[in-house]
Amino acid sequence: MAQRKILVTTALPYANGDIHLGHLVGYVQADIWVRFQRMQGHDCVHVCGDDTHGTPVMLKAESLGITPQQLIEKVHVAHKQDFADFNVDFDNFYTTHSDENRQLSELIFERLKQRGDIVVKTIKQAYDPSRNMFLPDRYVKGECPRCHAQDQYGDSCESCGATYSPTELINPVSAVSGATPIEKESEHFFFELKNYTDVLQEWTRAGHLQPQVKNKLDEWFEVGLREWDISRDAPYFGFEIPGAPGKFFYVWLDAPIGYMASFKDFCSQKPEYDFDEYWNKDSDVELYQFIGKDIIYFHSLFWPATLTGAGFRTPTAVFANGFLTIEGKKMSKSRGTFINARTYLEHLNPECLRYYFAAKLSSDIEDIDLSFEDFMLRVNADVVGKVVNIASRCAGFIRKRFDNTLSTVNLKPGLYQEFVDAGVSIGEHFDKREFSRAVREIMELADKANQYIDEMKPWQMAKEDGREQEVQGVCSVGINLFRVLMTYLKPVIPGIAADVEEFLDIAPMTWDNRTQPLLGHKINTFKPLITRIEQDSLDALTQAVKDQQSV
Ligand code: B3M
Ligand code: ZN
Repeated sequence: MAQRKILVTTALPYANGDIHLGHLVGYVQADIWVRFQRMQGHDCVHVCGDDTHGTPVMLKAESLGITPQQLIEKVHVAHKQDFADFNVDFDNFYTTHSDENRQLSELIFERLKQRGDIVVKTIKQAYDPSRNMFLPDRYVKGECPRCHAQDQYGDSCESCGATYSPTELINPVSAVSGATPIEKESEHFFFELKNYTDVLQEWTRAGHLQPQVKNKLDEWFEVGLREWDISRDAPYFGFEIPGAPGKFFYVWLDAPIGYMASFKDFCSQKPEYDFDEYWNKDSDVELYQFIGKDIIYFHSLFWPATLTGAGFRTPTAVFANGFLTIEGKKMSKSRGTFINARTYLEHLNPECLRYYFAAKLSSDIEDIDLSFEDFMLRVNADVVGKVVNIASRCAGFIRKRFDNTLSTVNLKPGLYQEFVDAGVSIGEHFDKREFSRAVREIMELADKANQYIDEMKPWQMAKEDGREQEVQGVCSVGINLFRVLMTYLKPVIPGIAADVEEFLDIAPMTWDNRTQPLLGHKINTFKPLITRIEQDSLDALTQAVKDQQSV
């Protein structure tokens, strides 16, 4: 197969808070896919970075008594560490607050302007007179005009679901200062999305999107594409618009451009990669963008439109994932189910969560659920009880009786070949992001390997005279089947796979090199690769989450 050139991006986490388990669904999904492509020998680059601009970062920094720069630097370090500890292997994790991003944002804005896609209009907005700042909808609170619930946000009511503008709220207050907002006029820049209606209708129907996403877009097209407000007034943490003092690019304009900026920074570290080759409008590099389903509008309308207008390529596909629910419900601070990545890591093995997500993920946008009971049973039964068990059952005999050396003959070529052949369909499932199907097939194979050992009973053979070679043969089959299974699981549990490579004393496993068994090969002494998830660890995690949320 020819080597494919692939660029993968994952949504840029916002720099005002911690990575939580909900975030991780998308990053783990993308990371599994990327690792799978790399194991096929493809050139697959994964870039991401922090989304750093906007009012929430500005206000959060202020509340902490630090500058926005200080906040985003601190958050950057924490985000990077969280991802690294979950084995999410970015080629570059950058930031939207960078020179590359400023230059690209200005360039794209300039090109859109040249084409007549940018218009200036005066609008009225809520304004905090005591803080001298315009208030985003979410920073105005008041009584719902429909159901009269108190303390509702300026864009929608959480109690009755009504949507409205902040000016309709009864007794509105600024969430920043408590002052009563006034209405004030200001000039804003707008991007004329409707100029791209035809381009976008064609693009969204050309197989770049999941079916459910495409249907959602058809609804939006029916309502008609509205112009998009891409500027904000000072004070704002972001990039000032050239030639428009006091006006800044809205965070959602420069955030997706951050994908390009991160890749550009990557290219400056790796001269064999060429930015233009990846982003020119006729590029034949594949570009896949993994996002959460809540940001589809930005990624399948505004983003391809701005790319097209500015003369860049559009994504080959946008892959949206669903949300994570915990015990069937939305993650919630008050229920004590809002779990930060770091808190999880303090109590449990990241590989377990990766495996559990993989076992549940498909290519659609349905939510996936984390139920702790199910999590514990599933990981213990599959990873510990089925897969790793094969190695631990066989490795002892190979060490004690054969000086850690595998047999020179493959006793079960037919069974081995069956495991090798299964890699074709397992590989297709990974490639199509049908991870739960891949995992199911891998576990079926693991059952077969265990059955074989159960039937052969090497522990009994070992007691009988003259069956030494058979014991070595059977246990070597077991180890070789285990190696094939771990090859298939490597994208999902790369940390354990790395330990297996060390245990077997082999080069990094690739999809291709599974085809030949290890014969007459010396391995290292087996060490436990994973321990069972205990109820105690789950209880400790739940308690830690509750403690955090009560302070
Ligand atoms: N930062 C998502 C969010 O934090 C947003 C994604 C940007 S992707 C370019 O809500
Ligand atoms: Zn209401």
